[in-house]
Amino acid sequence: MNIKIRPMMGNEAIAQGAWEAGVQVASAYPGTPSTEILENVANYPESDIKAQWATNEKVAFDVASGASFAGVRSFVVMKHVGLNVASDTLMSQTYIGINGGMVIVVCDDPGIHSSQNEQDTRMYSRLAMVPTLEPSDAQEALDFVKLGYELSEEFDTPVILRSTTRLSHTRSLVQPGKRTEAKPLGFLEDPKKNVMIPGHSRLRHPKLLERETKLKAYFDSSEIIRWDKGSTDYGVITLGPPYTYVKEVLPEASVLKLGASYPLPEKRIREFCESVKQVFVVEELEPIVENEMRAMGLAVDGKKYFSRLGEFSPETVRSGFEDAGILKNKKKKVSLKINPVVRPPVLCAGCSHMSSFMVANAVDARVAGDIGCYTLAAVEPLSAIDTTVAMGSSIANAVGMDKAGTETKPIIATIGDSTFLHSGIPPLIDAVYNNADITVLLLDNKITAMTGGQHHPGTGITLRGEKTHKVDYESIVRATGVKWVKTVDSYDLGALLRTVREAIAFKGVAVVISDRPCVLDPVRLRGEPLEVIAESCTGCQACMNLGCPALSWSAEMFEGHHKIKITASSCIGCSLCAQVCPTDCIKPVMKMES
Ligand SMILES: Cc1ncc(C[n+]2csc(CCOP(=O)(O)OP(=O)(O)O)c2C)c(N)n1
Repeated sequence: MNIKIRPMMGNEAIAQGAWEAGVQVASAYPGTPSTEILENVANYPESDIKAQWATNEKVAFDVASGASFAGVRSFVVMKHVGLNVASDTLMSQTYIGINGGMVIVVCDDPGIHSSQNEQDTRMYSRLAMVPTLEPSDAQEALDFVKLGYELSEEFDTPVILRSTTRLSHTRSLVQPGKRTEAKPLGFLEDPKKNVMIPGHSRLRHPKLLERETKLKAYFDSSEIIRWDKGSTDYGVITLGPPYTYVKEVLPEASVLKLGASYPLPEKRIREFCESVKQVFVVEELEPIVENEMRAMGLAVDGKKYFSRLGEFSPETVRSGFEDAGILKNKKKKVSLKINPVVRPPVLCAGCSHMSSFMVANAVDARVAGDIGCYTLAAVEPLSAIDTTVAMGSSIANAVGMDKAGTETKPIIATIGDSTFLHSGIPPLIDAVYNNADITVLLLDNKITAMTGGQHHPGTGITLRGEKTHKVDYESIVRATGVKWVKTVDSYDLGALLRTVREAIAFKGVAVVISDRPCVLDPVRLRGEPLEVIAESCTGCQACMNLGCPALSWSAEMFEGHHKIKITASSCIGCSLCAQVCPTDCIKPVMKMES
């Protein structure tokens, strides 16, 4: 039976590739733009693939390593910053190599659509000496996952498949195929290969260098290094989605498309350079290919015309070639004369995080923030977060602020439930161990909201929707040595404020668990919407400090101030606005008697 060609999102195609390759164990921690890969893997039967969310990326990688030790093909997925977390494992796994094949999918985010930076994973490829495949469209994404397993097993190496937001989140036509069952090999008993102690690692390091030489020779004759012959006046070396922009902008150019970015196929690159008068490298983010070509002694232009910052597009590539004098007739930019309304991201109507940050403001705290939906409390109107670094940083940041001894305000760390389980527990242990005097606000909305609502060990439900053990935060917190911990309903503003005041007064580490499901949680309770009784509203704006998108200004004025109105279709009846209203003018919508 022929399986029909159909449009697939890059992430869907990557998942299909893993299934077709006979992967038996897949693990990931969510992170945009990679999240849908494991979600799609979970659509294949469990008898084919065991797929599971991990508590963080290092755990995900270690699970995949374990499966590879045990002799099956394993698959691990993360966003680019996730590889920072998993890099310790990567740096040893590259020495060990594999038993069952292993592919690590890492999704970069040029342009910082939804991340804290735009680091280039190709730097890690070099550091870890791990071959890295670079698909340009969804079909290649599928094919390269399968190729990744062949390379992994042929060259005894983990293989990175690098995607970017553009590839992960756009659709193109894909021909799906059938699954090939990879026969489980069983555990390979070889301590010299599997146990990384100095005496063994010293023997493995030369193997990496040999592997690099062999991989270079492989890529020098591989079909994934593709030469589209064209004009001999200039040639372009490119990879990933920018390949498609180059083909659109310069259809007549000679192009060397690198389907792999490490190790570089030096022989092919030299041949290509000899065939054209001038060579450009079009690569997003860092000048990695460009610099390595310079080190080969080749004349090349790249970042002089194509930025190190942000995501490329056909327009940016066109403009680079215009600056380089390759495209002579500057194409007039089409202006649609549309000025879209600026819509900054906001917390949802009724978001259970709002009250925690209202309270942080009320107690005038120094707030070490973390990463999640709640990071939006850093912007107006809440403006309640002073620092945000990386996942799990908040608690230790607060410890450092306390130890610095310069702070006169109470110090609060705010951390989401998924982030706490990801990397918040070691810093909490550290805080107790080092006798810090801080308050931790654990924002338990019972979901990984920021990345689209994935389950985690605190929800008690697995990736495949099965019930499992549900983490008890109070017990974990107490087990770290914290003596003061209380759980409060996030929608009870008064109780939350009183509890946080008590926590601040406690000398030592105090933890307040702010507890309420995310409003996007499918099992949420949607309360009756509220309305403003216009006659009583004085336009004092107290409710507007919540930043709730269900609240807006009405045309009606009181002493020069706009009164407030509530959009009933957005309001979920959390009542936080009613709780802060000094004139008690926010009430449940009056139902008409029928
Ligand atoms: C190392 C790393 N992995 C993944 C991400 C993507 N990411 C950002 S916040 C977040 C978790 C947010 O969940 P939670 O802490 O529960 O807060 P919520 O969004 O639910 O408020 C994730 C997975 C990231 N930024 N960094």
